[in-house]
Amino acid sequence: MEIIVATGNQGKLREFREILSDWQVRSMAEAGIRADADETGTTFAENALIKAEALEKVLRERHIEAIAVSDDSGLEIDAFGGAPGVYSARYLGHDTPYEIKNRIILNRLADTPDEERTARYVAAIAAVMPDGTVLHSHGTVEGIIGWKSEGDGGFGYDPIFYVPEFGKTMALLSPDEKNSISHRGRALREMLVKIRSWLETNGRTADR
Ligand code: ITT
Repeated sequence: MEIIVATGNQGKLREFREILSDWQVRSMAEAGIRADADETGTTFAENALIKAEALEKVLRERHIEAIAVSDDSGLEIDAFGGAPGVYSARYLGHDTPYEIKNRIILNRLADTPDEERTARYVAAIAAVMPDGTVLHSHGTVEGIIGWKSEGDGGFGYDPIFYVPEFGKTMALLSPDEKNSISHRGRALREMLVKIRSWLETNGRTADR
């Protein structure tokens, strides 16, 4: 059985493929599917479920047997009361380049000392299995909003998200380093354990 990922975010998709390197993974676009989902939830888990269920509905209508997987994630900055959180993609304008978004965040934190620059990335992953079973997983990674934008790896807020255990920003980590500690890497590995268990219980195997 293959995994179809309910995302339009190319950065997420690349990381899904890296982390699920021995699974058969297709994006919705590759599967020729459009499943519009209104992210009306107030938690990452709710929005992840909305996206996975929207995809699963289309899979069911088209008699495609696959695992519908989604990721809802974001950056929580403590000095901003946890914002942008679930609104991370829309924050400061959905189409505003991250170079500008990151510069605005750094400016707003210009007078904030190190100890108050704490932040975390959070990811909720949802999977809807072909029998309708819903699986959830969750991952976080703690960090600090740096003083300048550095690096061009990863995507989004990575150039300003400083990872203390590596002593550099997320955008300066190699893909393997990022995936080994990231919110998405952690959530996805937890999800794989649950998916494998479902496959085993149901006498099914993964497409590889
Ligand atoms: P889909 O809903 O199509 O998956 P999206 O980008 O709209 O794509 P979300 O609503 O989950 O997805 O928003 C996630 C946002 O959080 C993302 O656009 C970035 O702004 C931020 N984000 C999440 N994970 C990140 C990461 O690993 N590195 C940098 N920014 C990240």
